Amino acid sequence: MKIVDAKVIVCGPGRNFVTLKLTTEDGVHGLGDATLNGRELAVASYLTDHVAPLLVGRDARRIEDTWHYLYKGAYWRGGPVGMTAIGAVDTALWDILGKTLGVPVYQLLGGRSRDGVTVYAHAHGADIDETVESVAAAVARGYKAVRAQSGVPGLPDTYGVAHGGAAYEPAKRGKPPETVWSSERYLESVPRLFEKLRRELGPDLHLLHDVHHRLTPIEAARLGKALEPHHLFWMEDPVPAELQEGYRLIRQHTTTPVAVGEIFSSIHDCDVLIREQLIDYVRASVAHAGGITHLRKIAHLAELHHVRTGCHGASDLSPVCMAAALHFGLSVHNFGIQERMGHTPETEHVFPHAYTFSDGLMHPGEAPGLGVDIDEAAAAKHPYERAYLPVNRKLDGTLHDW
Ligand code: GCO
Ligand code: MG
Repeated sequence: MKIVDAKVIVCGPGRNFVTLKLTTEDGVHGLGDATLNGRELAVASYLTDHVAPLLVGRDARRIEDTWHYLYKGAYWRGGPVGMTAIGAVDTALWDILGKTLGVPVYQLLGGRSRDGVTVYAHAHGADIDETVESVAAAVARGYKAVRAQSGVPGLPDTYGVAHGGAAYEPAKRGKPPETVWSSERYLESVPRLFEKLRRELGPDLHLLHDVHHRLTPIEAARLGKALEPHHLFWMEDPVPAELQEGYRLIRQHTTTPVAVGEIFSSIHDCDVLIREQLIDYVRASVAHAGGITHLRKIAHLAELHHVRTGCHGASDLSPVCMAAALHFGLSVHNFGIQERMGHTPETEHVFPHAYTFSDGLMHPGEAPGLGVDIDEAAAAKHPYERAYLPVNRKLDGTLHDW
């Protein structure tokens, strides 16, 4: 079953996406999400200029071999651009295999381990009261797990918080927006938010929070301790993960569970964190950590060390990635939770899909393969427009993690 075509589709239905479409000699096609927010065209070029010529003529059933051919064959291993490209190829090959055999991908991954995939929604507000309302609204929509982000008093813009009730979208057209940060003000307000959320919404709801890489290890340890009485499901990305030892310090001080890994590209990025049990959830995704094949290896390593999955599922991962994440999450034994930030109606229209949401759980559906497609005519109506993630500066103007 030879691959005869490898096409890269770049579109912007509400936000930018890069999609790889592989077609075999018998006319079956498979899709992979190759979107790297803010650096999309680098992956599109990597695929078109360097990977597509290698794929045409290869047997589409050799998923594992193709992964190593692209990873080891490049000589330059790892990194977000290369690993996102490999992930897209891998995802498209699993899609093709499922369609060829007439089964949903999760059946190829060992079958279902649960009834559905627990997802968490995003909730945010300009202040604590608005955020509590937004979390309650997510609960009313059926969610059993909600991530809460609130505006920080005295700061004009905060990560994860949109103005005027709009959905939050991190990338903006034009030059990167500049936001302002104060760890002191943030650390003062977050415990008050979760104190109120627990008080008003009760003990059962899973509450999550994303620190977005902004604290030092000792500040993160302080936050984790302050949040302990409110029993968070997780505290995400408390510090940047390049220095993994930083997580050891956090662990020594707090029992608040820790999640990290949305920017990880491979198993080597989380090896120490998992083996030393410095984290509780690994957030690597199908799109950015080498596809279904590689993410399964990360999950299997994590299973040995009591670490569960919690895949990144922001709006900049396309419905193709969401579908793949759901097949993965339904089947993998040590699943923890899946993020669901949601997509714009334009995106939903461009990517018709079989996955569904009901009562806090998502299901990938029973369509063969991934159960997601791209309407190329609809995609063509939404051209790519360059957009950037923000940058973040401290009150004195120093560039900080955003
Ligand atoms: C999350 C993330 C996102 C990222 C975005 C970057 O937890 O969902 O932190 O909001 O910032 O995906 O591209
Ligand atoms: Mg995050």
